[in-house]
Amino acid sequence: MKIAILGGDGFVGWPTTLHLSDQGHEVHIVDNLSRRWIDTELGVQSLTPMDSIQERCRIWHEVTGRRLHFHLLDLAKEYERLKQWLAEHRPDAVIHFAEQRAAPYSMKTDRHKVYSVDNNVSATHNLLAALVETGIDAHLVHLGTMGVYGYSNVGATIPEGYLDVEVETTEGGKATQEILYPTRPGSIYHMTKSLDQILFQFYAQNDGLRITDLHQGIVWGTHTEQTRRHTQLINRFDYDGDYGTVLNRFLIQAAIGYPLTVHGTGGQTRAFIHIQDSVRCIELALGDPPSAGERVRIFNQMTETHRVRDLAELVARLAGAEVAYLPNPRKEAAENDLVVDNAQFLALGLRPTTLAEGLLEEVIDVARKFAHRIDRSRVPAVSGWTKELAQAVERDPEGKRLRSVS
Ligand code: NAD
Ligand code: USQ
Repeated sequence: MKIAILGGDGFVGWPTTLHLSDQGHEVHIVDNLSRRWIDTELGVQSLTPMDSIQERCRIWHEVTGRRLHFHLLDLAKEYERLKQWLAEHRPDAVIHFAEQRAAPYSMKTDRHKVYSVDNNVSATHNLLAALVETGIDAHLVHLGTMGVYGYSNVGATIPEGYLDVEVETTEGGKATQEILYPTRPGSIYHMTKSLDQILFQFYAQNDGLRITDLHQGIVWGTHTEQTRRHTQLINRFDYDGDYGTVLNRFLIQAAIGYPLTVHGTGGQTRAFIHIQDSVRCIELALGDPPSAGERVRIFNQMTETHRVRDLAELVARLAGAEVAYLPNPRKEAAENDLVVDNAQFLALGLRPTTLAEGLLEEVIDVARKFAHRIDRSRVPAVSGWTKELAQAVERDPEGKRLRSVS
């Protein structure tokens, strides 16, 4: 297949690119490298040293003989170029990772809110409009998030995207309807993914676009089978307070002797998936496309759920680290339960890689190797969901103590 990977220079996009190229697909990366610019804006860098995208592609060719094609293009701002690119390359499948994906970054200031909405919603809508206009019948696989469902304690399993509801008709009878599971996003970033869902629903129903939306949990780990093949194929690894995600952050914190930064009581339960399973799920979804006219196919792309404080305690035991319970910069439920249906991927053959597989140590080893690249002052999460929360985090004496750990 000819596959376009939009956002193929990112944390999940790069290992997906290598995985699909390794299987013999013709892979084209389309990326505006905005994530690298955001590193510059924030004054942080990936824990792991990343080469330029062109150099990464050259090394992959040297190691495997396979070619990767890189195209510098902004999906959100360059609609005409995107349309021309699609018309010229006519991919069989398009995998869409190209969005601003950090919740804390999206909540930093009004400018970051505006950027995240403009970038994510325009990128997705430009892509959909361009697919219709060029008449390309590519299977669109989008990376969405578990966070669109919200984290309320309803006491029921979260289904794969849709919910059957019974409504009272005007005649006083009962009618059943299938609806998108009601969204309850917890950040501007998660809200953009909720908006994406409506765009997909419209274009599938109006234009017969074939769309799969993967509601992914928090991705952890760093290596996949392909990124291990050469030091210069290494994946990016975010550890800072905006882009670092919880489990990967705890693992690097443990590696450098930094107290594990639990927000609030750590009673938040979240869904997780290892990076190796993430790329495998994308492969499985690609092999099972919906037909034109079908509703958007939604998969819950996660393998296990964990409470944040349990993860902290697990990592602390494993690496002998201290756990710090900090004021939460986010507005979110202090405690929640989470039960998620992921039957579709299991039925397609996914064999989950769980926390128990020994891969936690692998991340700690990578973090120890590159510990000299970590700026400890960028570890705390300081983007507040409201001005008051941001001020509270700033004032907190425990947080101050942590910020000065050196
Ligand atoms: P990332 O930030 O590392 O990668 C995103 C890539 O998209 C970057 O290379 C960036 O330069 C590019 N990009 C952003 N806007 C663009 C635009 N307008 N035009 C062209 N390129 C653009 O993110 P990631 O962690 O690899 O996540 C990829 C996708 O998966 C995201 O959409 C994210 O919402 C979703 N996701 C990620 C996780 C996770 O834990 N990392 C979990 C669930 C879902
Ligand atoms: N948390 C801590 N300590 C930290 C960092 C986070 O306790 O040092 C807590 C947060 O308060 C939150 C939970 O851990 O309750 C998860 O935070 P996170 O930053 O790991 O994940 P999140 O902001 O939800 O975003 C990440 C990705 C995003 C993806 C999402 C999947 O950045 O792209 O969509 O995970 S999900 O969470 O399933 O919606």
